[in-house]
Amino acid sequence: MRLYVTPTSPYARKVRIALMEKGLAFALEKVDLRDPDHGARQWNPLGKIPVLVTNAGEAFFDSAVILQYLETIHPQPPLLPTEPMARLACLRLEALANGIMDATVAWVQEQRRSKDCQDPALLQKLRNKTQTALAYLEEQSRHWQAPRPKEPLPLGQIGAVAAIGYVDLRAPELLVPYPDLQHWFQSLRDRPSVAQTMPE
Ligand SMILES: N[C@@H](CCC(=O)N[C@@H](CS)C(=O)NCC(=O)O)C(=O)O
Repeated sequence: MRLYVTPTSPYARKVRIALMEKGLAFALEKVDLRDPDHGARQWNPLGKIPVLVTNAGEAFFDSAVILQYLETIHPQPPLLPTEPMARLACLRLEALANGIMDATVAWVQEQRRSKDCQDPALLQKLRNKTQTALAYLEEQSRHWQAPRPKEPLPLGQIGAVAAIGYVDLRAPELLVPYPDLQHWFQSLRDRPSVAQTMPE
């Protein structure tokens, strides 16, 4: 399998952590999104990463679909519970993590525009979204138990690590009001799938 990524993409990191938690071998293809001919374009007409290309030459995107593909084709160890409501709760957490990524990526992009082109109301709205979502995660994280060494991290928490890692990279001050969430995040720092996918 090949996975097209950029070194800082939180969506790509989510998939990389999931692949490692499942113990699956894959090759990393790093792309430069500024290059109009970057390698992922031939597989994803939207030109976005991550894209997973299977050994049979089939491409899957976006990150949520890739995770469903992995869970379907490589069910062991499971990253999602089988009990329907627990499964939905896990997918809801993944959706929330994706929303944090969307808001923070958009905030970074808006910040990179020259000052006179920035939209302050949009910047504030995006920051508010990230903050309210982090407050929700802070509450949830109080109920998360650390997985035993041989147990995989559940998919929702994989999403949360990738999202918080991206906030920590781009706007670490937003994490300060959430000590329980930070404590949970720090407790996973040395886990191989987390340590080896730190944004470069
Ligand atoms: N919903 C998508 C989002 C993927 C995404 O936005 N990736 C960014 C990099 S972090 C990208 O490829 N941007 C390039 C573009 O939009 O053309 C997913 O979960 O995979």
